[in-house]
Amino acid sequence: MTGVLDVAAGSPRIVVLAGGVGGSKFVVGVREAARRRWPDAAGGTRAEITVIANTGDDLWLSGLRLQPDVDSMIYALAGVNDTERGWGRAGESERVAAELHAWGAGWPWFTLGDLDLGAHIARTGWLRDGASVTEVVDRLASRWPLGVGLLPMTDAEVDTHVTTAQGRMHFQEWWTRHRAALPALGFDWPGIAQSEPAPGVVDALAAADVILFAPSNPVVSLGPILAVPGIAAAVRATAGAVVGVSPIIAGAPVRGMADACLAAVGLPAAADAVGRHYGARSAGGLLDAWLIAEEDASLAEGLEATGLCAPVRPLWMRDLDSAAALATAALDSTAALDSIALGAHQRS
Ligand code: FO1
Repeated sequence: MTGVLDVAAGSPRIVVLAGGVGGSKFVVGVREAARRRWPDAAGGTRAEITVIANTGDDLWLSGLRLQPDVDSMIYALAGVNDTERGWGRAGESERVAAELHAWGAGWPWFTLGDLDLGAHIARTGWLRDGASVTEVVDRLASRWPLGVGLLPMTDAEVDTHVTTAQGRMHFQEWWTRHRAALPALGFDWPGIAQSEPAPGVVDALAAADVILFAPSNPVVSLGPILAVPGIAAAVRATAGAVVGVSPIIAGAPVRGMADACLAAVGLPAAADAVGRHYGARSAGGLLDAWLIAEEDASLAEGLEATGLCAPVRPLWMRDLDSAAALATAALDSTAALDSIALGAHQRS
């Protein structure tokens, strides 16, 4: 089945909105799927893949600027990530963290690995020298041949905060100290209303043949990206296809604690609820297609009634092949959309 992606002159332009752990697994799958489908002469891909990363997880700690989702994406694409923990570097040590703890500095519940600290120190130094977040992300990402372009959603600081009955705190304290166990009454991103998309973000979305929503947390990962003024509008306006992948399978988040976040915004942890939350572009929403798991096949009809194409596919990413298969399924659903569009065109 061919679609716009297969006939795109030269190389298809793929843009992925992604958070940290699930997002980086999915993006590694997109890169592999693109390598297999649109190979270049050097073992890479001629597809242009641009990742727009969530920076709502970011925080200042011990005087250092951390960007967890950006770092997870870079480490995973470089193959140097700790696949057990899901964040940080492989082969990590914690000598400096032990010293910080001994000094009573930082957060005892938040581990800064020695290798990871290298990134945080480099980033903080460049920021203090006046570099923008975009420039810093580009410098960090250029250390390895990632095979994708990586952009922060914005250059502004818009750290996620959580309001709980025990008070308001940074997302990272709620997530790592309290394991999202304190019921979240709401989330907010100070300053996001005044923020702007980082340079290149709107252009990438406008030029995309397909925009993919990674199976990331819709509240604290894709939510902040879409809350940066101008980004949701650029997604709605793109001439390409917009395809999302459910982060919920059979009523449970694939990983992380998305259900704790969904409850706070009044959403059940259900694949159709999240698809409806984003909405069908034909009804003023963001998506053309929303991939749901085989375990949720019964939800497809209801989703299609809202104007969404709801392909039922295996959503578990256990290894590179399954991640690439999921990415291929998402890219292939653009062909399904084409045939729908073509059909609509022929009918009109
Ligand atoms: N997650 C934890 O659960 N415990 C930690 O001690 C921790 C430290 C940490 C340090 C750097 C970094 O980039 C991420 C870190 N994370 C840690 C993960 C972080 O909370 C991420 O934001 C979540 O995984 C959500 O994406």
